[in-house]
Amino acid sequence: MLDKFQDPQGDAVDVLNEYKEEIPAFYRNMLLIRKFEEQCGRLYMEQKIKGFLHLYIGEEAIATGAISALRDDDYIITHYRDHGHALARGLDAGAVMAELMGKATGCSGGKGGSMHLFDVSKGFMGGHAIVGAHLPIAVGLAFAIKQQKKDSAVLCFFGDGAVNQGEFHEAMNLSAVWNLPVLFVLENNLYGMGSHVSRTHAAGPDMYKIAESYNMGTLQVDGMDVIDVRHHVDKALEHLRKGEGPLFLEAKTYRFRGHSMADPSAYRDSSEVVEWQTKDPIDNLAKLAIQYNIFEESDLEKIDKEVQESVDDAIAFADGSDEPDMTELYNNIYENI
Ligand SMILES: Cc1ncc(C[n+]2csc(CCOP(=O)(O)OP(=O)(O)O)c2C)c(N)n1
Ligand SMILES: [Mg+2]
Repeated sequence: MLDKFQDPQGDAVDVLNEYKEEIPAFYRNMLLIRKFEEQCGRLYMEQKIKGFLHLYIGEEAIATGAISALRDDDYIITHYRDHGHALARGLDAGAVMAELMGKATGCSGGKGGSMHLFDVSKGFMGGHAIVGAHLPIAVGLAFAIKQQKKDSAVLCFFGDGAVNQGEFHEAMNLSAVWNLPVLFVLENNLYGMGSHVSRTHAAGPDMYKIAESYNMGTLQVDGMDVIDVRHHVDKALEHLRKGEGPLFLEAKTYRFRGHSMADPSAYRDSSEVVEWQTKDPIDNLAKLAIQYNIFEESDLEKIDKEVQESVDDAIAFADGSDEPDMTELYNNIYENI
């Protein structure tokens, strides 16, 4: 297991040992995302959550590994599959659930919903529904950091679909030209809605290579392995904080569920899903932790119970909250247009 962790110079690194202390937190956070979203799926079927709902199930290791590496003064900006990133950043699960249910106590006041989670106090700059549109905003945030002569960083998450958008190329180019502290994190889950990347992306399966044409350093990680993600994001952040310019990280992953709740997933073979489920980031971390005596079975049961309780509390909080007042319709909008 440890042999696969090689640093770029080829020296074997005992990465597991390096992150040993953090494994319980990684496990807890991934399980929180998983259980939270399983309940979201149920609440959507009960029509307590309305609108669009895109689940992150299967991809939890990326948000957990990457965001755990950040400091409080760093920024995160992400796409519409954003529940995992928000929970990993420590947004309150009750406030996130309330947002999904359109309640006034939601993190965006109940007016954003699933795709527009936001919390400026945590440097969590959304939740964006338009594919690729948040990449230039990531560049703007990084530009502000540089102008203020700070050593903060921006983590910008997006899917393989965004790579084919014009904004992607604008953002890559300007961030490289201006040497900005942004880590572009491609969550390559092989599909954009029902289209496999082989049908939409001309440059081949290793999508990170596209960044080389912008003279940008690249990393490729196993997006199903939280330790691999964290290890490489740590290295990337060191580079960014020294002012050495943007980097591009491709995390290979897979969404276990459909694109959204409305997707019967008819475009992919169930054997492919089953194959990827053997790489489940949560199950595999549990096995690793047991194997290396970091956990006993009873620890897993305890964490499971605690996480379930916090999800239940989040649902109860959201359920018991009021909808926004009608006057809210007139707040946070441009007037006189
Ligand atoms: C500009 C734009 N075009 C189309 C859509 C419709 N749309 C929503 S999600 C999506 C697929 C994006 O796939 P990807 O970037 O790979 O992210 P994933 O859903 O796989 O996480 C599309 C085409 C959109 N939201 N914005
Ligand atoms: Mg995708």
